[in-house]
Amino acid sequence: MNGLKLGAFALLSALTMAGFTGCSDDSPSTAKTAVRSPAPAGPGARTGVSVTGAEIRVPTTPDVTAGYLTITNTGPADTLTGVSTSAAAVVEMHRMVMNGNSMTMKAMENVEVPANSTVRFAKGEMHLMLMKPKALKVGQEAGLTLHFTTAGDITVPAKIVPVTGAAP
Ligand SMILES: [Cu+2]
Repeated sequence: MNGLKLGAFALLSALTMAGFTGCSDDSPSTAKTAVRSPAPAGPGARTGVSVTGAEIRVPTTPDVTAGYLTITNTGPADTLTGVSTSAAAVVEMHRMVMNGNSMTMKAMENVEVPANSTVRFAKGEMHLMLMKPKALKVGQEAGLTLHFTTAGDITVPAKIVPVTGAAP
């Protein structure tokens, strides 16, 4: 348990130092276009929930890696009750919380997705923690399945992306 936590903190520190910004900022415009266009087929279409920009950082330890995505909801309020993948043993939903002068991570059981809202799992905010990830390689894809109370299960392909954005 301690090992996992340390691994997670080390990873987040590395991500913070690398100064990630751009990766998930490219997707919102695409996401907006996608949900504006006539009712996309597939899960979630009925309720207006869509998931875009899913990424998983290539694991640098066998213990944990981070995942990011954007949920766009053009319909009524929904609740994300969990995420699963075949690419890791467990997926946790975390939130960064300031605790005095230090950032800590808090696991969430549920994430509310208000009506007509965008909910982002992005660096430095809410994020997914994939525990015991498989040996994923940059350029591969892994499916992430999001479980919603109303929209049901929505599965999206997540790109495996470099931790630093560029080879050292
Ligand atoms: Cu975390």
